[in-house]
Amino acid sequence: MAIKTKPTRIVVVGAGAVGATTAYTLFLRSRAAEIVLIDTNVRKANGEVLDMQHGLPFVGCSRIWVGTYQDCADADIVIVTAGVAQRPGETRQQLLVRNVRIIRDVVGQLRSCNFQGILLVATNPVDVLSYVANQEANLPIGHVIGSGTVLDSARFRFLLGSELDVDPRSVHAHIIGEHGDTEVPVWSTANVVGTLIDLTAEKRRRVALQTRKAAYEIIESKGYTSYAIALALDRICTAILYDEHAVLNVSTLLHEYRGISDVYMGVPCVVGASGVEKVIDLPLSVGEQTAFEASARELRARIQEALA
Ligand code: 6V0
Repeated sequence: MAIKTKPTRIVVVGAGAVGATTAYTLFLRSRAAEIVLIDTNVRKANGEVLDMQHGLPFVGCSRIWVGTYQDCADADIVIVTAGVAQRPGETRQQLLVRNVRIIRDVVGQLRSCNFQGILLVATNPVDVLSYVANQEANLPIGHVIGSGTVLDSARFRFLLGSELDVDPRSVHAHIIGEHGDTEVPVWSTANVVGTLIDLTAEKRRRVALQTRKAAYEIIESKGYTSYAIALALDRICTAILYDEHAVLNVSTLLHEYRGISDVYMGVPCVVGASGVEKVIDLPLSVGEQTAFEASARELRARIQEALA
């Protein structure tokens, strides 16, 4: 049962593949009493909401509606999925210019209605846009979160689970850094019941590549990704609403983390009612630290581009 006494409310901005599937996942799991969908394409949002409303007799969520930014004023969480999806062959970086504009617009609206909850960004490139959102949102430290490498870590665990023939929930392994091409698989501590995962270099290379290329592969075949990111966003919302203090690889503003500052990246964070409550220092091998620093350099360059 959620700790809050007023009806919990999650607003999802963007009713596209990610936003609608996220709303549906939250709805199916009765994650909040109230779910609101906002999109500039009101017709699309109306269709998605109407379709879900007809399922209300079967789930425990009490209300779902197409809203406006006024509905964000007392929302617990606003999830931003608004943006332009990655096209086949398009890099995440190419989405940057269009999506920075959208994020600034959305965050400006949230400021106008004095939103004080947790802002969860999913739009790509998620680490760069979370940085931009944090600059503009005027919210307390830790309240602006990117979905980071929560999804990448899930893909990693799934692939390792398949390789080892073990339930992925029993695989403890992290992807950190950028949600994207420079992400870092942390092999040095990846384990199943405390036993380090022992795979050949060739198998490691293949699993890391499949993890990194997963989004491209799915987009090539179905045009977008939706289910796993929706579940990842639901997982983050649960940690916030239930003040779980769950350790999740969300993207957060780093300050002297393994020598890195002033960049948003996915690292193991304690997530609770105040968003990111603590960042956990994950031990890294020399090679992993080098790759992590390279990922930070890449992101810092993209942040500079975004702010230019
Ligand atoms: P989509 O299906 O094109 O949906 C985007 C929606 O945003 C559309 O319905 C638009 O009308 C709407 N929109 C655009 N501008 C605004 C605005 N200013 N205000 C409100 N709504 C607006 O894209 P899809 O849902 O597939 O992807 C959305 C974003 O999520 C993209 O940037 C993806 O790259 C990103 N993803 C991020 C992932 C992650 O792990 N963080 C994973 C998958 C996709």
